Amino acid sequence: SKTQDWWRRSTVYQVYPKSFMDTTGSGEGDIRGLTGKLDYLQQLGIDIIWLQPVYVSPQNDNGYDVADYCQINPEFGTMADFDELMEGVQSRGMHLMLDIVVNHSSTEHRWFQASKSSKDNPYRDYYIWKDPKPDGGPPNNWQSKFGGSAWQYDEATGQYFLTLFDKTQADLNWENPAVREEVVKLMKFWADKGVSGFRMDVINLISKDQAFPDDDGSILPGDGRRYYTDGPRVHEYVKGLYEQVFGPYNAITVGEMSSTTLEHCLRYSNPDEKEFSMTFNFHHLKVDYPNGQKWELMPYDFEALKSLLSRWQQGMQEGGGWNALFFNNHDQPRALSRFADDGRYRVESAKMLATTLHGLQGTPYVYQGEEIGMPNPHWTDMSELRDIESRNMYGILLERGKTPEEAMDIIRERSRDNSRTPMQWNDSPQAGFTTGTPWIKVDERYQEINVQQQLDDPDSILHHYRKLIGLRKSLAVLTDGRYERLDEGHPQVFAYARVSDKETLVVVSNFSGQSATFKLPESFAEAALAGKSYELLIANTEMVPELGTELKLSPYASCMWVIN
Ligand code: TEU
Repeated sequence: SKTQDWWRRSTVYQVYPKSFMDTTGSGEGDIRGLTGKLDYLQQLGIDIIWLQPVYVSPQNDNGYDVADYCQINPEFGTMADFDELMEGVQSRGMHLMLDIVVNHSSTEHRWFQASKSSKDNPYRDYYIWKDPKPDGGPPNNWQSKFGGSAWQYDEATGQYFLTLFDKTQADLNWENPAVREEVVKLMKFWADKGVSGFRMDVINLISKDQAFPDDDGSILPGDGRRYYTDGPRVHEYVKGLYEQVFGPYNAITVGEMSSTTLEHCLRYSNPDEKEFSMTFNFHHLKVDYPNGQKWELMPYDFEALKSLLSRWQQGMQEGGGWNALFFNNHDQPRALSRFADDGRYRVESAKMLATTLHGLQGTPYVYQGEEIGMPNPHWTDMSELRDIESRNMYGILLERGKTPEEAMDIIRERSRDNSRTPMQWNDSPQAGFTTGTPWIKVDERYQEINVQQQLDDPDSILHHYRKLIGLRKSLAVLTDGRYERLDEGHPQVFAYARVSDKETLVVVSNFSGQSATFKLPESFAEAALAGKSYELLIANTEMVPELGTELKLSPYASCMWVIN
């Protein structure tokens, strides 16, 4: 049954290696930096480490542009360093999950270099090449997710090739069985080295509508997503990977699903389907996008956040799927700044978001820095930004008529660089991340926000995460309790229960900077509390209300009780 899979009670820690720990003074993190921090992660209670790409890459998209899938990028170290990391992980009884980026490769990959060399090269069909339209323009009007056309023209062979992301990230042609075989081979290479799992980058984009039709613009001009998202053969392709790799190696897998649906995620993550162990979906991280537009600003919609989380909790539970739970990653601004308060109530807010997320059903992911309450940095100038998407979008925003200040305000809130500044280890220069000049600036608040200071403070955000991670291992209701939303449209409070036949969990969180009162629904309170005793499991304030029917909550207060 569900609870038998150990990874359903585990917590995954996401490492962005470029910003985690530098041991050479290069100003960029490296593999040995992670190896040196395994004890820190083990003490946190982490079971699985998701290591983001360290393969050979020109780093145009910080490693998501892979030029050799089976070689370590010298900037991060050597294969011997990787083997040492693998040994360190295994000797601590932990697991390593690697990032597999196979919707596209770098245009510097030897496959692409051969493919572009001539139309009849055996590698030509490893990628998606199309003739220009009669007027010489691109094959269709699809736009890249990083701005601009999704097609790049190649003079030498007079054709365009598809790039859904950066123009140096060429989409692989999964219709070609040779490509599918290459992917199986490269995953086996890492599985044979002891890697326990894989995070599959934008994996639901690999099957394109082979007509490559123009987008009719009914959603957004040139959107194109509907012609390659959860495409016609995507489940067939994923089942093939399960059959040849995930199953035989008993791998733990998570599919990153860009713009997907609940129905597809049930097919991707129900164990009977033999596809993935779990899926990331992003609907709850678009509640501050005005009509789905990332590059416009609006306050986030609290009710939308709660109803989307609830819909996915109930839907995945009813359909036998499994959620990867997250509020943060390397592509998102820090949730602390986005959904709560990174100023006066920073500590309460960070703990509130952690308790709210870790009480849900699924496998929680902790993104580096989240566990110490790192906020969005203060950006003063575009020259501080590194992310290809942000740099492209700054120019596009100006073209759309925004002033430099307006464009900077949008970039400040939306840039992926918000989560990519160096991990803050201690209050020494550069937060102990590097002895050199960091590739991207360290946030100036590192003296008050760092690992060392929080290891020494039992009441820190760090110890709050450690407790939550420990609770998940010991409390079965966190894994298999049925989700039930308890607040109906409360303007400040998100409250839910997790119900199993043995015990009931209650989580109540005030998402506002004002005090709030909240009443448990009468029917629920009677049924759950009658004749039962309850115990507070974790809270972020001294003043913890009694679990009666009227709760008084201080700003950003968040409590988790168990009733049994
Ligand atoms: O992300 C894909 C993705 O959905 C986001 O990048 C999103 O499309 C983007 O932020 C625009 O809003 C994965 C990786 O996580 C990301 O770092 C890579 O840049 C991308 O794929 C291409 O490999």
